[in-house]
Amino acid sequence: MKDKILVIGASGQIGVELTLALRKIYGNENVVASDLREQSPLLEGKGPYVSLDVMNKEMLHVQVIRQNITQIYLLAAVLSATGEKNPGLAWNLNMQGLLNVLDIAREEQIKKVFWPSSIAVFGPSSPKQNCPQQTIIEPATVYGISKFAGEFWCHYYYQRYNVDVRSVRYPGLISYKSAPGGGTTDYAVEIFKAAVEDKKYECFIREDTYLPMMYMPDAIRATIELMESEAKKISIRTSYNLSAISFSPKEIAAAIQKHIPAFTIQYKPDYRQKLANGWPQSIDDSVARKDWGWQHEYDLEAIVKDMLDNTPAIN
Ligand code: VAH
Repeated sequence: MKDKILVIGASGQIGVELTLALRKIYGNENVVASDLREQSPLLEGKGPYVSLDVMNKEMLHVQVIRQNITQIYLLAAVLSATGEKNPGLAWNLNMQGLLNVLDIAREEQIKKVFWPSSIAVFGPSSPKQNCPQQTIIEPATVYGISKFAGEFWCHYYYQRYNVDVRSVRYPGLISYKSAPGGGTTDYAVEIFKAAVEDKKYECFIREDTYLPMMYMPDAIRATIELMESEAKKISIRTSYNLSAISFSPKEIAAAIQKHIPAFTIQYKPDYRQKLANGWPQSIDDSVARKDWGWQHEYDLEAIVKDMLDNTPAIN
């Protein structure tokens, strides 16, 4: 049976680029983009799009059957910063959305499911450097709590119902094609538009705050490489640590200044500093590298060059 993929949250920061990448592999008509929001202009006219609320399980089930879906990528979520402003919404969407998808995947024997976790599952008691796959995990944000709980629901549905659900703990993601939404690591995206348009940026976390980060092309490739790996290679059915680089606002600002010497940065930490303080500064993703050959490609210089090359200056 031909693969037919449903991407839930296709208009979001990851969803847009994942939909474009999947369409290159499976063909435009075989990747159905869906979101509660308007379709991203980058997806318009390039393949099927349905307006879908992942919280409406009946409607979701109808679409899965009607569209003959064989794989589901669930990206819809409330991220860390927004989650702290609206804990109930974050828990409900991040948890019930996942449970709706896992239940339908079980009932309809969906071939594969992808669901993103995050390095935000780690808390202040987790190791700060090279945080391992298995360690003390005490999430301190609603986002992290929902993602850690979700990891065990994925493990349960795999063990109990043989649902082939796969997951990675994304670090902060940097991209230019679609705006991020409500993350603590979003400073590393906002900074580029500010540098190009205003030659200055006011950063909401301290200059020395190291966080694990990754360029979106690496994140998309990791996702697809995991999903296309043979099932027998997958030893982690909660969620894989995934890593590329770590840097601080001071370091990314200096890398930008090599291209835009006049760029200046001010620091005005807000509530998001506390969230960032609770996360590891670097991640050990050796299990992903061993199991399915993960290898990142973009370092900080390459990210900064590509982001600036694709951040249009205002006329
Ligand atoms: C956030 N971008 O900032 C997300 C990420 C590591 C955090 O998952 O909430």
